[in-house]
Amino acid sequence: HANADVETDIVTLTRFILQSQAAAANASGDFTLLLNSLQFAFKFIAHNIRRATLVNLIGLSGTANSTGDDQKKLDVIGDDIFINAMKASGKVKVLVSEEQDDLIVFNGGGRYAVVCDPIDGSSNLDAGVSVGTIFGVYRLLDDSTGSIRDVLRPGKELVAAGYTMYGASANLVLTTGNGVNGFTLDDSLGEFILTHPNLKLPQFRGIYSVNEGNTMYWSDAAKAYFDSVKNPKDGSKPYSARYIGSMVADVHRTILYGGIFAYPADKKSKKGKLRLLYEGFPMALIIEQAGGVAINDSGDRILDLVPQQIHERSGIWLGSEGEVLKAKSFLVPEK
Ligand code: P6P
Repeated sequence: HANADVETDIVTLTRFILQSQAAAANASGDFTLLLNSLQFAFKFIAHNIRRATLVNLIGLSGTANSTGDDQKKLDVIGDDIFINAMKASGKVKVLVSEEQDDLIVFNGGGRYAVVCDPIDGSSNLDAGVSVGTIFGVYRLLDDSTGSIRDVLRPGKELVAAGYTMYGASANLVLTTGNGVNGFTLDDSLGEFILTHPNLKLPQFRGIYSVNEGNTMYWSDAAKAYFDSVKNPKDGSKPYSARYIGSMVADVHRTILYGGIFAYPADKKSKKGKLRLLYEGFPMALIIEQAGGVAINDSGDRILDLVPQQIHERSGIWLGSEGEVLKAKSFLVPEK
């Protein structure tokens, strides 16, 4: 009949969460409400990023808005939106943001700690490059009243993690510990729709993603690995190079196409450049849940690391299992 092509049974993020939580034994509903507050933050940030390109909110444009105060940079707007949404949820006790030197402890009885980078890669915005919000969720420790102890924990204790990439459309990629699912924001509906169920990385893919401008700072092991994929000695095809310089965009491509993404620790950035708590951990959990691997330069599993301070950095190598294990054989030669 006429409307045969109209999908009338779409799975929104809200429905998806309700279904997954209904299956959870002792769900109180708090987690569902927290995830709904997170999705509101992503919708509102997406709205402002669309406006930013038009209204030039990106840099301190020098133009004053109606109240006369300077236009805020977008990463400050993103941070404000995120903090307000987590506070309003009433479910978050502790919040760590890339934009805040210290952790934030809210009054009230929330049982979750959230770590986030509200607009990762914001320096790329002026060039129209996709940026994103990266987030992770810990449940407070049982005896906790809300302190830094709730977030200086290994990434494997996260109960949820993901990112929202603000590209041609807003793409949310989420794990709550049972696989990875992708949702696309339908602006007219104002709903995230399930578009990429059960994402899985291919075991192998000849794509490497790294900032080659740092080559002279790399360890000999890192140099040897990248040389092996660029100038293969075994007659195999050289890998393709793909580097966007926005972690969310590089990781999103790695999940969809496979390959390896790396920001090695090097002589210039001894502990690497990327942050462990709200870049490394969420991306490592997503990658592992999608069948991939995420390690540091010593070959340790990223999710087993314990941060000593909330803005700690780490070298990161993540992506297709076969590709990361190949890189690991260079980083940690079999003893
Ligand atoms: P580089 C963006 O500034 C960022 O934090 C990540 O999103 C990205 O992966 C990395 O830094 C890019 O760093 O040194 O290659 O410009």
